[in-house]
Amino acid sequence: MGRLVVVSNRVGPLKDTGRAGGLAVGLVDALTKTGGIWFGWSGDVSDEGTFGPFKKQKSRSVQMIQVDMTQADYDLFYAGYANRTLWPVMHYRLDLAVFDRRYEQGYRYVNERLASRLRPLIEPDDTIWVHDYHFLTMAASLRNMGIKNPLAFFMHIPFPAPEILAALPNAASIVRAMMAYDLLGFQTERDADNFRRFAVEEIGAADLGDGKIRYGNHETIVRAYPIGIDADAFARFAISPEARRHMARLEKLLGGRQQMIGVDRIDYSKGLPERFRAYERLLEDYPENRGQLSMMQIAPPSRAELDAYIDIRRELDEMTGHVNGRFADIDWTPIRFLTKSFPRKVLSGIYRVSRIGLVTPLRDGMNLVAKEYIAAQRAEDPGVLVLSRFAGAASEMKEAVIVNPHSAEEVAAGIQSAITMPLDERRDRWQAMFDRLCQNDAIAWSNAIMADVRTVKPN
Ligand code: ADQ
Repeated sequence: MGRLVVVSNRVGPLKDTGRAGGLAVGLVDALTKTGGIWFGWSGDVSDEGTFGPFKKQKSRSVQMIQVDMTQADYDLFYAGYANRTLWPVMHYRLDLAVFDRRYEQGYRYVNERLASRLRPLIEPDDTIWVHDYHFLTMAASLRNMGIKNPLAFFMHIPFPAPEILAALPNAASIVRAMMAYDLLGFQTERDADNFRRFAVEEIGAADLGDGKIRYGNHETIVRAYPIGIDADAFARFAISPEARRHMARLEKLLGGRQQMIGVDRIDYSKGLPERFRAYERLLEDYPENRGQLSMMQIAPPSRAELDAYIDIRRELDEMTGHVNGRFADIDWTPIRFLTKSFPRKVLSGIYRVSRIGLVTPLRDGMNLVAKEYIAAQRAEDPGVLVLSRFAGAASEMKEAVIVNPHSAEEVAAGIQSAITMPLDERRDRWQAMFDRLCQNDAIAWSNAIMADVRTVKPN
């Protein structure tokens, strides 16, 4: 078996320092098994950009190779097409999408540039695995440069219904470029089906069944591979001394009362203002929770330079002030809104003391917080996950209390049913989800994709 070459916008870390996300775990495992390269953007902007020297770092059999971008690349490719065009379109937010021809050109150009830097590093037996919406057109660039290796792609965010994607200028051309991959992996069956439908209806690809489609004379596997977490490790985090220390602090503060926890990057897809409103509705409709059930929202800012994010942050600050002003008591604060990051061990402890995990995105590819919350619970007295039907995780975590995040009434009722749920029922629901998390973990996820891409016919 040859090496693995992973391409993603940001690279690393290779060790689970307690800060790495779930994504890194599956990748690092796959990479260390075969040895290989992890290639991507350095996170730095420089005058030379993609023409500059590589930044390299090696850890045993894995070489991390990064390259800068110019300010123009950053503006057009990253802040532009990736985050102002593709991100909103893929999350069904046409109202927020910016369509600018220069963005698309910049995007294709950076894909091309990175492909040309990657090309000389590729050996004949390598398998290449590209990640996420930043690199939809990279396979087409690599193929044009004569690369014949197996090429897999995984989409971490949703793939919208064809009726939505059709609004993206040149969507057909982007999807045609995606068909240069040998395997396209999506988070859910619905996402994979949306892609196949678009390919068949809009570019005339042939559906071969069994999750395969053909365009021209090239076949592509298009299937769902729901991403997992390292459930065992996360469960162990939750009983680590670091987690316990923070749990003790928090339990003291709560003084026997309950809390709900939300952990999300600040992003409009995460439905944060809607969540705060639902909590307010809970305190209105079910007043017995006043003074009893507080909400902690941890939300480190992301892509802070985009206006849409600054607006959400301001709105959340205002809503926190409003709800707290309305319902706080001398010894009780309803909402605690923390805009900072925590080490994952600390986070696991916070999940463990929280009776309810509130995961209510308006759209989400998967949502790893839902999985981490379940992994961190006490088997003998687990909390309840309240989960949006629009998170990819909902298709695998049916034992959660599933809610429509657009309806404050429905979320409030979901929270109320979670807080009053008998212990037996909490245990049954938790056990089913936890068993599935352990089985479909991060390693199983990357194994499944690698096994499938290695079955493709040589190009
Ligand atoms: P994200 O949109 O980033 O990922 P998510 O799946 O929720 O969303 O993962 C966030 C990760 O960051 C979690 O591991 C969480 O623990 C961590 N995190 C968040 N806030 C934190 C904080 N304050 N401190 C420390 N850690 C924090 C994209 C897609 C998702 C998909 C993932 C993986 O949008 O739908 O699940 O990729 O494929």
